[in-house]
Amino acid sequence: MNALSSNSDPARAQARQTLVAHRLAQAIREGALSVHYQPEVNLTTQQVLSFEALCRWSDTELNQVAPDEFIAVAEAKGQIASLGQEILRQVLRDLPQLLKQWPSARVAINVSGIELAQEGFATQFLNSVSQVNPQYVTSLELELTESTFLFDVPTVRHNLEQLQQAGLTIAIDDFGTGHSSLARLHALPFDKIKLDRAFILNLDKPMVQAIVKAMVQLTGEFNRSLVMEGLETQNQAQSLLQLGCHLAQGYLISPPKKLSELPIQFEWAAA
Ligand code: G
Ligand code: MN
Repeated sequence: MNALSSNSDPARAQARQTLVAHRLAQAIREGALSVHYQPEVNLTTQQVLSFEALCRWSDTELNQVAPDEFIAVAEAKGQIASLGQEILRQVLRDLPQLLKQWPSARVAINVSGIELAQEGFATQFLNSVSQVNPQYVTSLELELTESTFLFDVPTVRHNLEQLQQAGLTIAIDDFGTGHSSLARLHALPFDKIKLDRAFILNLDKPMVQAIVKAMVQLTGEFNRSLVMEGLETQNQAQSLLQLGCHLAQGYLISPPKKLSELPIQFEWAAA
């Protein structure tokens, strides 16, 4: 799943983890992490719905460290909460500029199950937002990765309910590849499902088309939205629209970009 688990020598893997954790702590303290933004759009109306905030880290010693690796280290070494706070800080700093250009867009922040399982997470998150501007709650969204773990922890549900009630939207990320949470979808509050990239790679298969169609219907029936992740080609966009899925994110629209490098408008060939 990440660079560590593919390392066959346990001693070396552990040394690497210790080094990454050490450098990461420093990077968080010094504000050396950066946030990139990737839009999520309505392919039909061309409206930008949200920007996913994605953490990037380039270290002087370790060079570019993949998010998969440093997030896993942060989770293992108890650093995920401070990493999350740092991302939120940067997002709150960037929000005024984003909202000026896209007033109705939200910024989506990825949260770890570890953070969500922490009692008081929602309160602390909301406090941080209020300290900057209480109105920003309705411009934020949380993404959580599907896992059975999350669905069975009452604290997770309480935190999500509190955040949703305050005005945030809740998205379930990478849906469809984790544990079979379809049966437990009713147990969590959520507003949006993001279908894992794995689906788009097989969009030519009738079975996959049927699944996407079923997900469009399911989410529609409950007034939730459905977003396809990993949209890369014009052909995929056409297929998606035929299946009734109008919301998407992916390189076809834009890769994640620094705030200063976001264009005035996102251009992709008209659907
Ligand atoms: O797990 P999550 O969906 O939050 O992961 C987002 C990651 O997927 C980011 O690191 C981003 O760079 C990557 N990504 C975003 N869009 C695409 C895409 O169209 N194709 C591929 N291969 N990767 C993408
Ligand atoms: Mn995500």
